[in-house]
Amino acid sequence: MWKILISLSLCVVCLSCSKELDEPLTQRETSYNKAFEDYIGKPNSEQTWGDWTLKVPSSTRGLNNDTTTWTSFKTPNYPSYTETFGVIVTFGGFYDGTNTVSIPKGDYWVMTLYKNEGQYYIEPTSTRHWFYAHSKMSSISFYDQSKKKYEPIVNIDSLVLIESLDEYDGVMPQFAYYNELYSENHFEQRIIEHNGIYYVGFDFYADGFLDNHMTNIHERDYIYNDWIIMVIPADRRDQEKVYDEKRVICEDLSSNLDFDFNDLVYDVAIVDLDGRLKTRITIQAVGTTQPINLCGNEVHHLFNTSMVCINSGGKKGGIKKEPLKLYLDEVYGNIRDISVTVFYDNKIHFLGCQKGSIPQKICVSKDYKWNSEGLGIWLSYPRFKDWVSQPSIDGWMNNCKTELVYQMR
Ligand SMILES: [Ca+2]
Ligand SMILES: [Ca+2]
Repeated sequence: MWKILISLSLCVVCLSCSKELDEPLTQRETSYNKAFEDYIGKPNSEQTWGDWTLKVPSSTRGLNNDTTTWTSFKTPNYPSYTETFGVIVTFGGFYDGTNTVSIPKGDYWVMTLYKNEGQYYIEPTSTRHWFYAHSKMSSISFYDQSKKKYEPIVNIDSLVLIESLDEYDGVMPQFAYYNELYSENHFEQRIIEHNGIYYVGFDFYADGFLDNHMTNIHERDYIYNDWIIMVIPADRRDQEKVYDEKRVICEDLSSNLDFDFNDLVYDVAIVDLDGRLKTRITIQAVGTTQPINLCGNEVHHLFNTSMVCINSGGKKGGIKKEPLKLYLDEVYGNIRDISVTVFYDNKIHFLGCQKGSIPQKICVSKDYKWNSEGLGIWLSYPRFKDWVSQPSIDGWMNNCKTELVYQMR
């Protein structure tokens, strides 16, 4: 499958692609509308020409507790027992140096490796009050650069995915723990890298004084083993994850007025590609020999062909091509806004899908089979006409005369 990455700047978005209401119809548009009504009928005023919305996941950045999405990552490369034992021993030593290791930006699995049984005490009391350091360390957080704040990592005692962990920015460390004695985040930490895995050990902080210096507490010990976490690089699988996908079929306003709705057929998907949400457009067919533009790009040119029909059959010297993929940085929850234009009579026409108006674009399901060249859509889908006048009719696409639709193979 061919892939093309095009930037948003190339994408002419049809924010006002509806025809200006007060703009008179051209002769071409008038003829098109009349023929549509003659062959198919008058649309219902509530007809929206399909459900143009795509489900967009809220975010794939930062803490990801949705384990169903973890399948787009390979399982973690856990360190061996011997390795972790060595790390715990190393953290068990006194250390008052400064960190020289920082964790590169990327996706990481994070989980607790070890919590020390070391104790601290508070006095004076009739009996000294002892507590485990980690009992006063209620959570580990990471600094979420997009939110500009620390986000607690729930479930860190098992396994958690953090996507797009940012580097230490010189001000805010990547990780913190919450110190219950002082009710604030603390950062006393030491980072060790071993065999590509990062270990962050925290030293519970206590300053020797509490309650206006009336109560003493055992001071910190500069041993960074009160809570040790593992930060393991999370490698993505090569495949991209598709969240939702629909198909759009277009009629190009050319003068043959065949209403085969195959003049441009493209699929629009919300995908996760390399950790970023994108809109993926897959061009399936170009059933016209006239120029037609998708997001401002002439589609025959994208396929590197002359003005021939592509993947639509017919007797006009059409050709077969592998579908063509484009990726847009913009994430489209409403795919009406993706523009398709044609140029006739010295004028750019945006192919429209306005509610209640005669359409040149229709949104269908991903498994819709488009027509062979020159065959009206009502021939292959006998319930299409009913749907045009009665939008509540469901399933018109399921009633298909398969001998009339284009067969890719
Ligand atoms: Ca046509
Ligand atoms: Ca066609």
